[in-house]
Amino acid sequence: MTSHPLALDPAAILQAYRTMRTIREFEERLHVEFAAGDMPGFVHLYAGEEASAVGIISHLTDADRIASTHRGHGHCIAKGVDVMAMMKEIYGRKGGSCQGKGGSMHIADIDKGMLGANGILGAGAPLACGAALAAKYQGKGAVAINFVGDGASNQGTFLESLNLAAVWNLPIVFVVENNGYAEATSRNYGVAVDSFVDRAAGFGLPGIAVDGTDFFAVHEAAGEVIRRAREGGGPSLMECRMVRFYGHFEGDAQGYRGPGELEDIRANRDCLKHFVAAVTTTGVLGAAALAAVDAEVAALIDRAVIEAKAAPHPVAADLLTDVYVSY
Ligand SMILES: Cc1ncc(C[n+]2csc(CCOP(=O)(O)OP(=O)(O)O)c2C)c(N)n1
Ligand SMILES: [Mg+2]
Repeated sequence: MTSHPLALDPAAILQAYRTMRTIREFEERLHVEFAAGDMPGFVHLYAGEEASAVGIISHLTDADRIASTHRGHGHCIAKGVDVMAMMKEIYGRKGGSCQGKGGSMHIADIDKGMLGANGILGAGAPLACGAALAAKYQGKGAVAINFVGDGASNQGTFLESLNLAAVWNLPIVFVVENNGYAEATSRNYGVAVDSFVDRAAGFGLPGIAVDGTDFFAVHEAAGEVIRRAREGGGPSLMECRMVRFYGHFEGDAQGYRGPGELEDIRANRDCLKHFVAAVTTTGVLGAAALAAVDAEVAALIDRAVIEAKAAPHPVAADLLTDVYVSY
């Protein structure tokens, strides 16, 4: 069911590439900088999973809302959150999305429809149901998306939200980002059903599973379920089968991986490599256009790191400001 790259406008394809490349570069750089030791808190990297965030979120506007996970950088970047403010936030500096007081798992931007990364597994699902209920009442065709991991999809909050969305016929899409692991636990050990689509059926929702390393497959499937939600056709569930290139968190020794697994997924299941092969073999984009984007993105991330490291830390007098968002 993979859509052909020629079916999309070249400007949209280039933009999708830029966003995926920005996420990859952001995450690869965090991997290096985290090891250097001056980044506080926990960081969970989204590298390898970019086709899911970008394939889905490229169908959205700022009026559509998303609720993310602890692995939220990719969702934030795809939703248009400022990369400079994200980097400062992760470094715990003033000028960050939460003025340096939240860190990686609290990045949000309500104006962009990004309701937040979330350190509590399954907590995004009811938030997204609330956003979808508001959208339904407002009647302007907005939708909500809830991203959830394969492990977090076992949480009661997620399963209850599937039921609520179905009985209220909400304009929402639940996206299970199945990267095969919940921390060190294999998805096959922790989830009984073969496909998350079977779970959707149990709650009366249509479901679809896609190769989450294929941007074009994700984009096409997401287009369909998001259009249905906008038109009042109700909720659905999408499973994106994907891989994560790093450990669960930075510092994870990954002893639970099989021999050669990381080399294999880097070589054969890299969504960016697949994307580049698809657009260059069909002649939609040339290597020079892609290289220009790579250079532009590398410069942006470099600047973000330099500015974040140079930004001041919050001081004691800042302690009680920015604790709550004011609207
Ligand atoms: C309610 C709750 N229980 C446990 C945790 C600890 N925890 C953080 S991430 C994680 C695994 C999540 O796996 P998955 O949902 O598959 O997402 P992934 O990390 O693979 O993206 C666990 C158990 C938590 N943050 N919140
Ligand atoms: Mg997982």
